[in-house]
Amino acid sequence: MPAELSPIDMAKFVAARRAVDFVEDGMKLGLGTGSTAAWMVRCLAERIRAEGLRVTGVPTSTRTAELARDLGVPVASLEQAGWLDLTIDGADEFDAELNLIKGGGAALLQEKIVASASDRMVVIADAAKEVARLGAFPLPVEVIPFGWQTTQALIEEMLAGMDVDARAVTLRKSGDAPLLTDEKNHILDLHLKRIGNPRQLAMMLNQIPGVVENGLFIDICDAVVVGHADGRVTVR
Ligand code: ABF
Repeated sequence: MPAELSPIDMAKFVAARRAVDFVEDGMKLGLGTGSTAAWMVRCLAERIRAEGLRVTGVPTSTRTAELARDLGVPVASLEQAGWLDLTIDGADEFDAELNLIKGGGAALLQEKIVASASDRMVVIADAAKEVARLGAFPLPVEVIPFGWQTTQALIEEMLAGMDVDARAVTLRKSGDAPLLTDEKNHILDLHLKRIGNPRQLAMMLNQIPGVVENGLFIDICDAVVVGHADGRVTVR
C-alpha cells in the first residue's frame, strides 16, 4: 500500500489492486488507460515481481504502453496476442446496467476494440463514477479530421431530434490545437446532461459519416470493482 494516498487515489488504488487479484498466471490482458488503470499496471507489475506471474499485456494507449514497459510488464500488440482473457480498464461513468461512458482519456477507440476482444471486461472505478443515468460526463466521440465540422453539424442535427438534453458539441483541444488521438483523429465531446436511451444513441452516432467510434460501452462490461476512499471495495 503506497504511503500517504489522497482519498481519491486510495479509492482508485484499492479498486485496481482488487481487480489485479482476478489475474491468473499465463493470462493475456487488455491494459486500460487513465489514472485508475495506471494503478492497475503498478499492482500488476508488483505481482509479476513478487510472484513471478507470467502475463502478456495489450495496452490501449501509448501512455499505458510506456508505463507498462517502464514497470516490467510484458506487452504485445493485439495482433500478436490474439483473443484476450481479461481487460481491466477505467471509466468516466457507469450505471446500474454496467453500461459505461469512456473516453475522457481520449483512448476510447483502442479501449473498445481491446475490451471487445476479451472474454471478460472488468472496470475499476472510484465510487464517484457511479451514476443513476449516463450523460452528466460529456460523451466523447472519435471522428476523422476530414470534414469534422460537417460531422459535428450532423451530430447536432441528430441530437435535436432525440431524447437528450443537448447543450453543445465541442471539439476537444490540446492547448490551442485540436487534440489528436493515438490514431491522429479528433474527439468531439457531446454535452448532454442526461442520455435517455444510451443503446439507441450509440447505434445512431456510429451511422454518421466521419464518426469512428463513440464512448458509450453498452453490454461490454462484465463487472465493476468500486473503490472507496476509506479503503473498502465493492464488486458490482
Ligand atoms: C479511461 O479511463 C478512459 O476511457 C476514461 O476516461 C478514464 C477514466 O480515467 P480515470 O481512471 O483517470 O478517472 O479508460
